[in-house]
Amino acid sequence: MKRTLNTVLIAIALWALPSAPAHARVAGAAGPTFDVTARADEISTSDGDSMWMWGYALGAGRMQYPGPTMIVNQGDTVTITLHNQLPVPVSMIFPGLNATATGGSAGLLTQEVPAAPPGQTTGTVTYRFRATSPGTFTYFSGSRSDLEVEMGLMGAIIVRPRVAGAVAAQQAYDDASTLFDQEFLFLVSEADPDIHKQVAFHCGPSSAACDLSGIDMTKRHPTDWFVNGRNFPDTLSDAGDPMFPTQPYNCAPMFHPGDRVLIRWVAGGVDFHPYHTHGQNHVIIARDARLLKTSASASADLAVSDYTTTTVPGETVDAIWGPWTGAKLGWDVYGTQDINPHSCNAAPGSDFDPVTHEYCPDHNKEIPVSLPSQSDLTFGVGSGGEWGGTPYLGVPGDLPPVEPAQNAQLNVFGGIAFMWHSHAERELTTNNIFIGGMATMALVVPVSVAIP
Ligand SMILES: [Cu+2]
Repeated sequence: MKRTLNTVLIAIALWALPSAPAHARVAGAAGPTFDVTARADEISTSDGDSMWMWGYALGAGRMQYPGPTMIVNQGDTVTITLHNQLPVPVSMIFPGLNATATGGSAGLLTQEVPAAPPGQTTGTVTYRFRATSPGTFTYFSGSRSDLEVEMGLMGAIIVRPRVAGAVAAQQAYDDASTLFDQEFLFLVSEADPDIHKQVAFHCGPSSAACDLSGIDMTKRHPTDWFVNGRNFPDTLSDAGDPMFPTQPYNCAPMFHPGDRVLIRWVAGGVDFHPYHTHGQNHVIIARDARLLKTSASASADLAVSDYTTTTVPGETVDAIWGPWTGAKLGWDVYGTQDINPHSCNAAPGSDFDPVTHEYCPDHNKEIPVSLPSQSDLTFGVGSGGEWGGTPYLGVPGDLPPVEPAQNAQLNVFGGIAFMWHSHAERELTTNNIFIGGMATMALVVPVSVAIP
């Protein structure tokens, strides 16, 4: 209980701080040179199980799922050196990036690094491309892709635009209509645990020889779904959380009212996934790193607004969600004066307060529903952990103690949470356990709260 009170006090103290602008950036490895080794390891799934995986590791690091998010700048010459410790040939292909490959041996689609004997490393193939245009790209193994992508050999590439020679870190493309305040990667993928068990059995550390001939990919039946390599609610844990040593990336979007939120979708598996953003539509500005515009236009004049976007395997989609302000809900999202004394000072010619982004015509209007009592609510991770204690932004309320204690307060700032999830509802499970799978919670926080 002491912890609960302390957190509420900290949250109130933070609310009192002046505006703390900060920009969330996609986590990843900065280029333009990358040294990558294909390795095997295990990941944790949210049903409490683990899964044998193959993946790309950075330098001497552990295999990771997905592979390193490679972040480079437009105009860079990018060099990726691939080594292999897996018992199968491995390669990398870069759709839309016109890469050259040297070394190794000729494979079906590109040069590949031969299979490695147990405990040894084979290499190397060097892939090189010039990042001529900005956007969101993907990479994956071009060697027996049906199995190797399922096993985890894939990842994302972000090319930041240069505008008049300077890297534009708050822009997705070289056009001001693609400016954003926060950006989040949504690399979506799926897995069939039975295939991973077969690979571990026939081709794992204790198998006499690697024999994959019995694995029939036509019998594939995924039962686990991921965002950035984790199932819900693990998507919400911190990036780099030691609980997930081989799944370093999270997906926990956090933003302020008024923010433009860039979503970079990467379809990293081999199935279609319809991704739904609650709270508001998103505007699709690019597909496959191509700005949606007519040839004569400088901005994304062919951008489309939608509430669910289906990504095709191997595709990337960039979309801007927001700005969200709570406008026209018909009630004051910051609470009435008796709960949270505050003012709304609209900018001249505008309905919005330029600091808090409150919609002033709804100022001090009561929420038009009867709120349930605390005893009628369920609390806990994934089933109410996002409830801040009141429906109002930046007004945390009393919450009962929840176990485990460290997860009791997922929403100490009194944020407003929206579930962003696959709209194929079966994909909201992890090996048939609801709720899990391809989902996360997006959290609107007051402007006073810094975005990590
Ligand atoms: Cu929904």
